[in-house]
Amino acid sequence: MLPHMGGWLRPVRVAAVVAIAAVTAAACQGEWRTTSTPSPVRAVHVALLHTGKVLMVAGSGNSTADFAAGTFTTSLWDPQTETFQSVATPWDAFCAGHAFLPNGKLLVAGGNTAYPSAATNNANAGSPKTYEFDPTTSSYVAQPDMATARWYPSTVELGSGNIFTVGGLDATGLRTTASQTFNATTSTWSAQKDPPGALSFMPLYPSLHLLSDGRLFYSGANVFGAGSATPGIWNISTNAWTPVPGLTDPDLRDQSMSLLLPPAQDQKVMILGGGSQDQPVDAVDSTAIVDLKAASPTYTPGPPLDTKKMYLSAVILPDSTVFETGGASTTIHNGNNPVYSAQIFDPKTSTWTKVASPTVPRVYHSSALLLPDGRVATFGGNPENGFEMRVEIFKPPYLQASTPRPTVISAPTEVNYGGKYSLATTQDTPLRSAVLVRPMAVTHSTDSGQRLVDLPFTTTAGGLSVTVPGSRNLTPPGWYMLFVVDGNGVPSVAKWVHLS
Ligand SMILES: [Cu+2]
Repeated sequence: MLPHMGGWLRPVRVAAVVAIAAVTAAACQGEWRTTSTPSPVRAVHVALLHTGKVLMVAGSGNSTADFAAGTFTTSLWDPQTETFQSVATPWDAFCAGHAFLPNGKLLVAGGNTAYPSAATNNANAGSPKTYEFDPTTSSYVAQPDMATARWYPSTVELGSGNIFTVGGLDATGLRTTASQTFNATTSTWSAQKDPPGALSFMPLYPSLHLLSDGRLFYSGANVFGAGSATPGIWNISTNAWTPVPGLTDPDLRDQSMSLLLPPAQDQKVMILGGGSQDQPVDAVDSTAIVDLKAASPTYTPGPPLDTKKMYLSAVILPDSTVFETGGASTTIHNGNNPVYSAQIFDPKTSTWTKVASPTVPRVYHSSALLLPDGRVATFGGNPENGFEMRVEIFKPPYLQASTPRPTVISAPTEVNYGGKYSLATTQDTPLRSAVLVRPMAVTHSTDSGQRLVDLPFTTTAGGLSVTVPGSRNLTPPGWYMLFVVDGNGVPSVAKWVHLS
């Protein structure tokens, strides 16, 4: 009996060990979960408010029927309860631009006034309307019109707290090159300005990143084709333009994404994937990185994505890595082939690590954003027909660690440039970093506000003493998520702080 038992037990024990190993491997890759309730609106635009809720804006949501009926929608999503609240939407915000103001309100500029017809040069036509979404009253408040109507404009907060906007299709469906700046103090628009000659062909949703010297970097990421516009650094005061050469696949950065790599102090921008929706040309897997602190900044190829992708999403995580997910291998006009893969880029090692794959397709009009608890939520997707309403949430590998999360017990809510502040924290291991992460406001793989800023710190008896950087261009004014990260790379839940 015993020899037989031994012979029988042995394989079982081996199988058990294998099973545990498999679970451990899966645990390191994070996990996905589709929420129980799909979105009630077409989430073309998503923005994380400092109340912790996510604004999901559709307007007419690329539905000509809803446009004809005057049905414009917005919903507020609570990621903790996974419930929705309907928001009255006074205009068609479909494909507007948006950026957070210093007071935490979201400026939404432009939108849609017509779907393609002969009267609008067979393109959508823009709207001059501007609204602020107020997170405390959950309502839109009308602001002065822009001088030019805009559909697919970019908007970016400057170090002053004012919001610069440029690009888009005007009231007749033609590209506008003019820019305007919204004054955050007086709530008025400046006079219009023309761009430098290098931007005379203005891309739609041009990805603009505010540099620490106050200039804007156009990364080459755009929507519906770059035309002759190539990457460069733009001084919007003098209109001086410094071209940035070296971008690979420059004509295939339609539906790509770019971002300021963490930490923002490094002043490096990465561009990921892309294609050409309307040519149509399928996706590329290439990435490129530029060090904008260099004397003559030049893009150099970065490590490629695991597969060819356009319409992808890239999200800065609190542990100073970048999560990339979703997208498609072809344009939606070429078969709409969603890609189910996700990976994490570590800027310190310049390497990608595969993580668990999403299950919901995310193509044109899809987005992803970081939640204050360190998870990432993904939204939307608009193939030729229909719209993806499911919300899927990724729990990164750092939330599968067996050690307890560090905690911010207390931190000031109001902080100032150059100020020194005490944080009370708990942690298993000495803290590795303290960071400010700007809440995302994203559409069409474009978010000019996304950034992570390192806070220099010294350890104290009960936590940390952190210093807020002095530069308004490095850390534009407004609400941020403050995270601390422990020695295992595990972040805390964020504490919201307001920087002015
Ligand atoms: Cu769109």
